[in-house]
Amino acid sequence: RCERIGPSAFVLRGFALPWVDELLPAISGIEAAAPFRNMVTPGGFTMSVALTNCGALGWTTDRRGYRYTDTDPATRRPWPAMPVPFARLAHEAAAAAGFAGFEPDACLINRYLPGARMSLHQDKDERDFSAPIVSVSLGMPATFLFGGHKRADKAAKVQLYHGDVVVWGGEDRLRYHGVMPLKHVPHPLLGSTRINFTFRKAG
Ligand code: MD3
Ligand code: FE
Repeated sequence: RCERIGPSAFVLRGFALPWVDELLPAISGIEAAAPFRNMVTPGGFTMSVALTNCGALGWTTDRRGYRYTDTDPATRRPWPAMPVPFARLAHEAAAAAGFAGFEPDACLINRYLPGARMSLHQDKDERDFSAPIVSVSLGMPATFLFGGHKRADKAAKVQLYHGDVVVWGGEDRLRYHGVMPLKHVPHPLLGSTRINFTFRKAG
């Protein structure tokens, strides 16, 4: 099932469900090597979402700005490698939405606890905006905000559930987006947590 939410943005409901048994132990392995942490934005705010990364490049923020790095600033070691099922899932989801040949070099993993949110922003730290972004939601549901090309544009709300995959490309790639404060609706597998991973071509 493929729902179109923009000219080049697609929700693939439940697309990741057959992969969950492989994804969860892989996330545990990544977390053991590169723990989730709440990073500080250039404006001095600590993010309510905790994050880690896998793949050749990882997204980070601190008082100096946003950027991709090849090492984890917390451990000064390379980010954990992208697990094979992660890369396969991203490739297959992109292809299902019409973006053949997607080979991400970065996977940002966000962890939301109840009340965590992500304010409206654009993803523009990547070098090449022609590649899509693929996002996978696991655990508690979230209300995703899908805005326009200006921060003030009215945002549509899209509910994202465990196993949903979203693919954003083309003219939707630079749209403002965010996540409403997470409601506490414990999930049978992940408890009081939502995990979102976004695959990107960053370098
Ligand atoms: C639409 N994460 O990490 S994923 C992010 O649920 C981020 O954790 C949210 O926004 C989350 O940057 C939303 C969906 C997403 C990711 C990138 C996009 C939507 C996007 C880029 C352009 C347009
Ligand atoms: Fe984003």
